[in-house]
Amino acid sequence: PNSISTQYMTSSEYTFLSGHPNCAGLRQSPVDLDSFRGPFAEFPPITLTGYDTLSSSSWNLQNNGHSVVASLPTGMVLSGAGLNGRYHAVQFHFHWGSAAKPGSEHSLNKLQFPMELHIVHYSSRYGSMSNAVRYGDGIAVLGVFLQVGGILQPLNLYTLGQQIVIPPMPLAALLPDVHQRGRFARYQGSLTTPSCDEAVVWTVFLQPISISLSQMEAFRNVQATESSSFPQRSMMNNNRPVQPVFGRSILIASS
Ligand code: SG4
Ligand code: ZN
Repeated sequence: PNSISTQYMTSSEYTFLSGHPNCAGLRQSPVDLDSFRGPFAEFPPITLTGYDTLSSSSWNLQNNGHSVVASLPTGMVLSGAGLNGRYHAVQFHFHWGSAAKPGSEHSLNKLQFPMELHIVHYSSRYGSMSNAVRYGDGIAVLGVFLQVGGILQPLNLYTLGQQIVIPPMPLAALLPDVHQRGRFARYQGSLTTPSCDEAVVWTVFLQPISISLSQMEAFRNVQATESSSFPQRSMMNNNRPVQPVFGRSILIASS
């Protein structure tokens, strides 16, 4: 057993150390998003079905040793925005850094945010997550940057033992304001953890949502489990560094 974390290595280290050849592929995530240079493209509006429904209970984010993850009930569907068909939401999770280091996965104009939220969906064409990872357009992830403070309504959450709890709210409360949802980056990428399947159509919103410093500290106080390979006791810096673009177009929605 080695103590080296597989969560945040370079792609070649991933391949060499953990035998995940996908992680050294040509369409890996995350990447830097250049909102000034583009290339820019027009997209149809995004359609989010069921995202405005108040959840019947709190969202309990489970510590899985690499992140905190909330499973979603069926019925939340993402489409539009140039996506090929309908994508079912299955879970959301977060990536975060430490007091010393921002922990978003994507960067915006070379700058990282303190945290990043991912809402993971699979295509209705492929039936399940495990099947969808085999197709280049099998998975759609919505990425949302989190900033500390700011003028927006901060996200409400608290810790309960090793869980993070978000009181009942619609999933849309985790997204930027409806008028800002047309501002996003779109590109073909991968899952950001091994096995780094190159199956993800990424939509990363450019407008961050807000969280308070004490709420962000709730994430930094989540403990890495014994089975995880994190070197430190607290689960921090569970973000993968940006990967080479290799000639891909990282499109910026111009609408
Ligand atoms: C995190 O490790 C999540 O905990 C994983 O979710 C997730 O795996 C993984 O990140 C990769 O997802 O949007 N960052 S990402 O590319 O969604 C999957 C679970 O393990 C397959 C449930
Ligand atoms: Zn993620």
